Amino acid sequence: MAHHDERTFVMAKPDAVQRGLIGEIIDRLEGRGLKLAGAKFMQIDEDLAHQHYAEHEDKPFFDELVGFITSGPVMAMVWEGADATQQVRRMMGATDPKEAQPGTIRGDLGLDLGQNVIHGSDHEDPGANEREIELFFDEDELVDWDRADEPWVYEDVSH
Ligand code: IDP
Ligand code: MG
Repeated sequence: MAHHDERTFVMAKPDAVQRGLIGEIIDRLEGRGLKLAGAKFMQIDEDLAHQHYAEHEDKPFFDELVGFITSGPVMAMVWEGADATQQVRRMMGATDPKEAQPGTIRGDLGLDLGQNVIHGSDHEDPGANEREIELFFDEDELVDWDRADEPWVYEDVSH
């Protein structure tokens, strides 16, 4: 099962929480066949926001970004599956919801670059998924389990 166990960090951002979209986001990822490995409903503080978005520290929108991500609770999650990092990014759509394709989470549920519903680790940044998971979760907060339908999702998992 080694090639089905890639983990990625996903977050329903404060706008998604306020708009009642946590369930819809989970529904899409769960329906795809990805497996939930951890979840934490939490408030991000200034320090964690700075660490999480360190790569954007010098961007003009950094203060706005930190202000937004700390403005209300988020649902932080770890999802697991084959090629999970890139597949979640494809499901999220482009960073600007106005550019995101219909059918993607941002393309269906958002209209504003600064309030784009979901975060997912960047698959083009090697190690970003592991780094972000570690920032938000202790190892003992992640659950190792088999989904009953895995043989019906992956053809090489035996029934
Ligand atoms: P990503 O979330 O698709 O990985 P990043 O480029 O990593 O996009 O940017 C992080 C977040 O910062 C975006 O999700 C978006 O909410 C916000 N952001 C990116 N560019 C801008 C901008 O030009 N103005 C305001 N906010 C931005
Ligand atoms: Mg990013």
